[in-house]
Amino acid sequence: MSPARRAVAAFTRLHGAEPVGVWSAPGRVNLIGEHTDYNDGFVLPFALPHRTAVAASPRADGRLHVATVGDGGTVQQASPIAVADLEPGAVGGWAAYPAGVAWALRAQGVTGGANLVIAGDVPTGAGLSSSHALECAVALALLGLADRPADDLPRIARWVQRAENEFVGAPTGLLDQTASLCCTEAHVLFLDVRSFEAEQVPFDAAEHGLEVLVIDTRASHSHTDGGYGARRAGCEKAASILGVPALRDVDVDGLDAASARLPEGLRPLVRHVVTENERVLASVGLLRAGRIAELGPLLDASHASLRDDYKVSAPELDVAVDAANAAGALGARMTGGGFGGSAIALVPVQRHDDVVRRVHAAFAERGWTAPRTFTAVPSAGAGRDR
Ligand code: GAF
Repeated sequence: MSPARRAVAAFTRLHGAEPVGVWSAPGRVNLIGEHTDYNDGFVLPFALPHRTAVAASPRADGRLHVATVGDGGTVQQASPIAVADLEPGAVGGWAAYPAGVAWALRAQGVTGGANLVIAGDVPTGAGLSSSHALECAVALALLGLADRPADDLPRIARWVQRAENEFVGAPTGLLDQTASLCCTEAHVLFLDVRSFEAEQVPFDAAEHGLEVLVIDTRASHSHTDGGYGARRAGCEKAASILGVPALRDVDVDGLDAASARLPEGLRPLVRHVVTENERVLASVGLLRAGRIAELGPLLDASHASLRDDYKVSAPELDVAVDAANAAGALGARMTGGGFGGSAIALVPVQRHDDVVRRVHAAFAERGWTAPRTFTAVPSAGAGRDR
């Protein structure tokens, strides 16, 4: 059953009436442009077909009742809380995500209570942005229930970011919310995070006999445990030493001179961000010219930079990337924040089985949990389902 139908069925069981509406939002993969978003740089994500749906109705008592429903129909309910009482720290665990969005929207005058029932099929803990799919769907649901327009997507992305940063406590950038809200079917989203200028770049790998294979390593990751925040703080420190607003302002031609002014520990971080921005621009150039098959070396270089300079890869990601390439992928890289999660590989369709087999074998040899793989097709962004 689709997440939307699952959410409606559970809502009706729990609340004795159909929801007023259903909103949903997708997970994402980032084709390239990693750890560039909070440096005011460039990203190139696309939305997954996997979505999180929220069935919702308003409540007159100003309280937020949130429940999730799993695949088998098991319902988990969070303790109800008055929207007026929401404060960072007041709600923990999974319920902090919807509650955080309600808290951030309260500051925008969206203060009503709601019954929310959530169902999704975005793999969790896989670096595919399940938390942002949830937050974006909740944001659209609460705005919809309040009869507020949801057309200014960049503003909504910033409210969701506030929920994530200040309520949940994950110091993440704007990549994931923006991808979930703004991506469109059959395109990658080329986003300049500083200006919020966005271009929908056509992306049809199948037309070139290719596919983007997602390899969920099942090595779990989290952005609240310090590694992500430490990288972000390092970038901000480097920008401040260099006297620029963000690392986006360091030109690739001036990289050596800039590095020479930095403590040694910060140099690799800066090198990653500056070269990764260049790789996004090069990738967009190739896609605009219809040269998808030539993306491979850029994906490989991005992975190497994230592994060796930014140091956010994990053994499972490195093995997935190496095995995919050894079996005929044109290039591969970790996607998302790292420390676990998923890799993507650009694979000629006729090599799909070889790549999947080789990756599975490499994991089995090491005694690791079998990875999950699927072909990702650029899909629609968030919206109202009914
Ligand atoms: C995570 C964050 F949520 C994003 O903002 C981004 O920084 C990404 O890691 C790395 O590119 O997904």
